Amino acid sequence: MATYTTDQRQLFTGSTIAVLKPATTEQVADIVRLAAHRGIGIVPQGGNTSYCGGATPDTSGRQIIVSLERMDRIREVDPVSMSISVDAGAILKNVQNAAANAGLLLPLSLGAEGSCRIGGNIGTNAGGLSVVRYGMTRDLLLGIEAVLSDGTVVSDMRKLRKNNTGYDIKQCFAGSEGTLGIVTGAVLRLAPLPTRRASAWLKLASGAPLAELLALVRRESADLLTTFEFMTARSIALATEAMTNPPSVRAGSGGTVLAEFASSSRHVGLDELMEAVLAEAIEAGWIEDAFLAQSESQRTAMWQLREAIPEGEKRRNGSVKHDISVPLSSIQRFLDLAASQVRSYDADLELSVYGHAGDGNLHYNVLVPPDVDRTEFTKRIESGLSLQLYDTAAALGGTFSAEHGVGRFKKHLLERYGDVGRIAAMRRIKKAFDPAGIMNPGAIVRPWRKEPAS
Ligand code: FAD
Ligand code: 2HG
Ligand code: ZN
Repeated sequence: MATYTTDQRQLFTGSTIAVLKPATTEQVADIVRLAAHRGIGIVPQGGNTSYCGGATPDTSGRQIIVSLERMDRIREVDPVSMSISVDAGAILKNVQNAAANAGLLLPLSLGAEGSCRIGGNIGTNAGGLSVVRYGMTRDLLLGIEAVLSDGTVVSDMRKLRKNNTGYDIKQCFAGSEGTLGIVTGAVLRLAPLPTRRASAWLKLASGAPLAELLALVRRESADLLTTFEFMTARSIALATEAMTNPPSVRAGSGGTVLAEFASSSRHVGLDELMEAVLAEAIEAGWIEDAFLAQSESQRTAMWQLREAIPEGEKRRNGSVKHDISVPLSSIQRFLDLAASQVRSYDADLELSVYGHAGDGNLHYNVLVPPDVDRTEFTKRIESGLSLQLYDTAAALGGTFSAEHGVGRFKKHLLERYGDVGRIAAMRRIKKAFDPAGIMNPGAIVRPWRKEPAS
């Protein structure tokens, strides 16, 4: 059971009575009823690729894991309504492929797409590489099927774009990390499948203003920008080490942006558009140079490099992750302040900084030196430097978790940075959905803690 009881980064191992693998929604409901009757905690699990320990049971030995991996059917693709209905255990890549076979795009794309599952994507409200155009998982959610903590089935697998008939229950599950119920099915919004793409590697000039560059690229791309990913030279080097056939690209002195325009129309000249935008950015002195992918294989190589960064960090000895986001207007300020905080904390630390700059989301990761104990190092950084970095993000109106969730690892951060009223509201939602506290106990909020007086 080790693969189910340990999180993907191997930071924490829990224990479980059993791993249950239901094949139908009715079986999920039966399991939940039985667990409720016995007072046993339930940890829903999809691909177990998440970052905050939300899919890992605690060490009490009083929890079961419900893996959705056998519930992996594509139920229906509706090309006219532009929607896809799936079981919650469907692997993201398979859902993307089913949509593509119908000439449509499921606009959710992340490095773990070959193993993460739709229920997990909803559970974490996953972001990824095309949020700048299409939004987070919650923005794709049209309908849901879920089992509540007493076995009641919410059956709302509708394809409607508009449905103002009271509380939006499906949205409660987005980002709920298994604490409110088990998602068993979902209807997701699709988009026209891009048939043309222009992908460019922008070598940034030192001190290039990221937000202004993004604004230029966005404005001049006629809203066709799908990706705006930032990478520093160190992150690129790590990714390169993890690839068998890395592309021979270099970072600019201010880092790199991988930008992509995509369109389903045959009438838009994307390359010309990209070239014109890049010329403007060069003219403004924001980029030193740019490289436009000339073939699908060049494009794929640039994407593979971006997606290989987490693996590159892992190979080296891992990293202490900071999935921060700040308002776009403060992204440069965060980078400057954080760099000086790191320097004064310990000038020898090495960073891997990259991320979804188009969304104001940076993975500001501190590399674990190759020869030190990863757990000890992580503890030291997380109790010192991490809090300084999060304080900086918070002071700029940002957050300590942009897309990876709270899970078990970041609960103390929610308590430190979360608005008192917001946490109180979360506890009330938790109590209403799960009065006996059996749904993923120990994740996100400590529900029974007394609310502080306001
Ligand atoms: P799991 O890890 O199994 O579960 C995640 C949470 O959801 C848990 O709390 C679990 O209890 C809950 N859950 C799972 N299934 C259900 C269900 N059916 N009903 C209710 N709750 C459920 N994330 C991003 O946002 N953006 C990225 O760019 C990104 N890139 C990644 C790259 C790599 C290489 C890796 C390893 C991970 C990356 N991730 C990224 C993180 C991860 O892939 C996402 O969080 C993903 O959405 C998790 O899906 P999963 O199926 O693995 O969920
Ligand atoms: C990504 O953007 C993921 O590649 C992983 O969200 C981030 O490992 C990380 O820090
Ligand atoms: Zn990410």
